[in-house]
Amino acid sequence: MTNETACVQLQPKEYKSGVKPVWCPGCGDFGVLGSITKALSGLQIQPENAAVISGIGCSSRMPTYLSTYGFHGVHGRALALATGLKVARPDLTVIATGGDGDGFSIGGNHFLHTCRRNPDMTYIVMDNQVYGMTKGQASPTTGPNWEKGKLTPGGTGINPFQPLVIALASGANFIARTSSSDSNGTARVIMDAINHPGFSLVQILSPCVTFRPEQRDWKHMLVPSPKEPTSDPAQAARRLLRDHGLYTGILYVGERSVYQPKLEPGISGIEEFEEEFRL
Ligand SMILES: Cc1ncc(C[n+]2csc(CCOP(=O)(O)OP(=O)(O)O)c2C)c(N)n1
Ligand code: SF4
Repeated sequence: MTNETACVQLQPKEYKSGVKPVWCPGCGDFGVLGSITKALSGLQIQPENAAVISGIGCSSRMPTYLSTYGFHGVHGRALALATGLKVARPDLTVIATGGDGDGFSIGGNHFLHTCRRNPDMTYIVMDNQVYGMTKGQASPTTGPNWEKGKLTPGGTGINPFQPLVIALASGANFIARTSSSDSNGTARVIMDAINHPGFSLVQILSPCVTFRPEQRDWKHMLVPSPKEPTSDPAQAARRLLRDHGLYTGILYVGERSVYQPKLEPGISGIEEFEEEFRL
């Protein structure tokens, strides 16, 4: 690399693939795309050194819109794919992205065990408390009284899943909540999440303007956490259980050691790997 190329700073727009997003006008996921590109630019991670992995959903389209490596996988399996990639290629910056349905319903079990395993990656969940892509069913984070769900006209009647408390109890090493309307603040949190060793969860409240138009009001309801981030899990749990899901910022910064098993020296190429599984 010449001195000239070494000094070139990649701008946020250079992390975009050029594919035009098909999200509805006003969808919060546009803001998240902007924040991810700002974070990658802020850290000057070369696109070829990053991989963004997702499942299925409107939010899971994210890898398509980025110039990094990407994999738009199957529903609920982003974290399994991302963990495998990180173990095989620890040099890469691995980011998983998706929605509350993808991550906490069909992918719920992977979520628990990825927190427990603690691989060095960042998980960005665009939480809109609904299944957007399949046209408006209740998700695990939907409140009990939301009556417009296509399959739950009287409301679900059950309390929502609390992803941040569950992540904490399961072993996640960095926990934050942000709003898609705060583009620069979210970018800063994503940079810290990437830099922090271990499994980092960033819940981004990202309105589904089509099926939950009332979520446009989130930008007036969310407030920065009045407390500094804690590394005490018991204190973090108390705070997360009492904040009604409305405090933003970095809420927990843990100190666990990272999961990075040694690669099996006996398997060097795909042929040998296939041979192991031949029937
Ligand atoms: C195995 C399987 N089951 C169900 C579906 C249908 N499906 C596609 S996306 C989705 C939910 C997406 O919701 P969420 O992850 O919250 O993302 P959003 O669209 O709201 O961004 C479902 C149930 C599927 N594609 N595959
Ligand atoms: S349906 Fe909702 S989540 Fe999906 S693109 Fe439209 S506004 Fe966004």
